[in-house]
Amino acid sequence: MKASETVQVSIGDITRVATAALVQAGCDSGNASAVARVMAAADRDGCASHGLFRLGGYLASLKSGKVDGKARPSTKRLGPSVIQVDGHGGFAPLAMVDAREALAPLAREQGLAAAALVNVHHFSALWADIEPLVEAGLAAMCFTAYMPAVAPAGGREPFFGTNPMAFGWPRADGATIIFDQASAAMARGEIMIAARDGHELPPGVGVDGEGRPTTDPAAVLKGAQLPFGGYKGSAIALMVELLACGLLGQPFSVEAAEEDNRDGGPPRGGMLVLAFDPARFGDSDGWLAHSEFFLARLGALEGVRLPGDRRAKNRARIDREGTRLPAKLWAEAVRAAG
Ligand code: NDP
Ligand code: PYC
Repeated sequence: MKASETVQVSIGDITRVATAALVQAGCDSGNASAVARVMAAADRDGCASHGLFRLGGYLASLKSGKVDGKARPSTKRLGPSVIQVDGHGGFAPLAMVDAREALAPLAREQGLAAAALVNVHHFSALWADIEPLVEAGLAAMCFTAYMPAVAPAGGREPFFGTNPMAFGWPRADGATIIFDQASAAMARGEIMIAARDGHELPPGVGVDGEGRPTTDPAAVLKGAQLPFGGYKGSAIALMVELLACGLLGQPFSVEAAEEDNRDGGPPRGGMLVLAFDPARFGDSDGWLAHSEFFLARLGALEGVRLPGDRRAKNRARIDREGTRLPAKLWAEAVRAAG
């Protein structure tokens, strides 16, 4: 099979094959379907770096015993508006389902509520974590760290994780606007895909092992990624470490790497999720129309598009047509599914 060969696959088939492969590797059905759904959500929106591409990492972590595929999350209330969901060493998606279920009514009751996910292994795209909250009419944010990959501004050694954050705002008729971005100039998964497919990177994404700027993805993976926007992205990466790790008593990226077994799957860590009820902040009757006015003005500017528009277009097309995957990746997934 040639490396460039591709196959057209439906999102339903990706979900079914990924679920079966995870069950074969030791997940129970609840964990398998929650993890498969986040991978399928990424492929559905054209985010190949967090779609079925990640299956190998999930399977490796089950096989090495680092992640418990049968872990059952438990939820406890830490305060009037704060809950903790302990993943007990499982993958993050099932804990995220429980967190959302508890968070939505609490945000409506309190105006603002927070979920601290602890002892989870997170490996997916963040918009899918908050989209159901935003579709339910809440504003939401989430943050998680990783393992050292990004050199802080001025340095050349990896120290921060790629540390993504997502923000979502509810729109009229159940629609959403969600941005979701690494604090690195590019997610590591995108660099891995560029290395796999033999593509060069744009300038400014990373440096080689000697700290020299390079557009070679393999050299960046061995060297260090750069934060987006220099010291500004570096400050966001720092904030994410403090919110997702310092605040929650979870390993910072440097500590996560020290305890990780390097099986290629996600490290243990934390995730902070915030949900706000926009109707509880003083403009209960006007907030939606007012923010629709603002977003319409923004979207009408010449050359401007709203974050999430590319994903929405991909979703509409991929729901109709399916998506193209490397034939080798699909064959490996089908084999793993037995
Ligand atoms: P991108 O740089 O591709 O996109 C970041 C955001 O910017 C998206 O919301 C995107 O919307 C928006 N955007 C892009 N171009 C424009 C534009 N011209 N105008 C307006 N908005 C724009 O993403 P990253 O490479 O930073 O991250 C990719 C994925 O990797 C994310 O889903 C992230 O969660 C995931 N990730 C996960 C990690 C983890 O530890 N689990 C770690 C790091 C990253 P749109 O999608 O519509 O283009
Ligand atoms: O793409 O940087 C990344 C990433 C890290 C963990 C999951 N995705």
